[in-house]
Amino acid sequence: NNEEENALSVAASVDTGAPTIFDKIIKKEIPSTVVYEDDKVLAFRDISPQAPVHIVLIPKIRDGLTQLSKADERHKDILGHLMYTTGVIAKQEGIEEGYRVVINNGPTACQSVYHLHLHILGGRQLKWPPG
Ligand code: IU
Repeated sequence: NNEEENALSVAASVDTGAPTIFDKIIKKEIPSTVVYEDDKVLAFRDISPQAPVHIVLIPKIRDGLTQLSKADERHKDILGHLMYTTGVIAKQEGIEEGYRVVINNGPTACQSVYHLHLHILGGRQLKWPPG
């Protein structure tokens, strides 16, 4: 039933601090379609896109930032850099007129990869509220 399925998906997506698949994407051990890269961040197309444009933007060094709620003082610069870079990417993708930036934090928000990441979604009319 739904309750069991929810419990299962929650159990499968807790923050253990273990390395994630994003480390392999950063090291290019797993291929991804990179759309933006600098010394601090990497952005690539989501393998399961929820909109015509769906990009995942991550810090190259996780430094304890498994999820947004783990942020502390030392992360302020990278958080600003990530937020700023969403605009650069939106412009590059031609969606600057309208797009959404999402961070799923924790099991209740359906976070599935515990390496902080920002979703950039656009290219269609988005609905509100989100599911
Ligand atoms: P979430 O916020 O943790 O649920 O988002 C993780 C996203 O990473 C999700 O949209 C996946 O489709 C996406 N993703 C990916 O692009 N490549 C991968 O190898 C894996 C997940 I695993």
